Amino acid sequence: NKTPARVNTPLSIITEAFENLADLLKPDITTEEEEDGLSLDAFCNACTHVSVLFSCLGFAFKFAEMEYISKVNDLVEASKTLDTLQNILDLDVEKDTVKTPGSRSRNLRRVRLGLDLIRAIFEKFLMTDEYSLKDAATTAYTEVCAPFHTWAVRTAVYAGMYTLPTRDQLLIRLDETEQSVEKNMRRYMEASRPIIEYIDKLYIERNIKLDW
Ligand code: 1PZ
Repeated sequence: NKTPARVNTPLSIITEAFENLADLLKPDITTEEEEDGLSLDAFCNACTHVSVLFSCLGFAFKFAEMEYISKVNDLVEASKTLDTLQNILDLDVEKDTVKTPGSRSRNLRRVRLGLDLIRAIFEKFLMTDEYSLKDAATTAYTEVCAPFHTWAVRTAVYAGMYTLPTRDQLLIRLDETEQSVEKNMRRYMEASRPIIEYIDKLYIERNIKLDW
């Protein structure tokens, strides 16, 4: 596929934000200093950009959008007093509130699942150009998020999947073609992977299992 990635499309904006974030995780070879963790500000900034995707999905995903945005906003609020993602974990570990509903460590875990869900949807979407958005999103959701959602939420999400735009409608709304979309989706898949792994490591290093 020699088609260049399109620029200034919703996907390219998200992709660039995550590439810039992933760059922060690359070791800085110019200094010998111990790295002091991923900037919460920078992380929130990239996560905020995901919102443009929701406008392509239609009314049924308004709830998912509100859920996602409220969690990101809580992290934005935290970023006013905390510098890094690990600060969030350390505070909740100290107060024993890592998994408490509404806690920042819990909201970070939810946002991380959202980022991984998008990655998985893109992965399925690109497997064949016959894949509908509904089927790609359903398979990805089953893999990434469903195990951690309640029965009521899962049922609502699966029902909502029938209202998703068609593959062609999605491409039009994203201002991409079947050829150009591949570049931007693959770039997001690559950039998000180290970020997702980094977040998982924050919990694992503190002996917190990721089964929730
Ligand atoms: C182009 C891609 C189309 C994809 C469509 C896939 C939509 C999946 C929708 C997921 C809905 C989640 C609804 C609510 C979940 C809540 O139960 C939890 C509660 O957390 P708690 O408050 O108990 O700690 N909330 C979440 O998991 C946070 C929301 C995540 C939403 C992720 C959306 C990802 C973005 C999809 C593409 C735009």
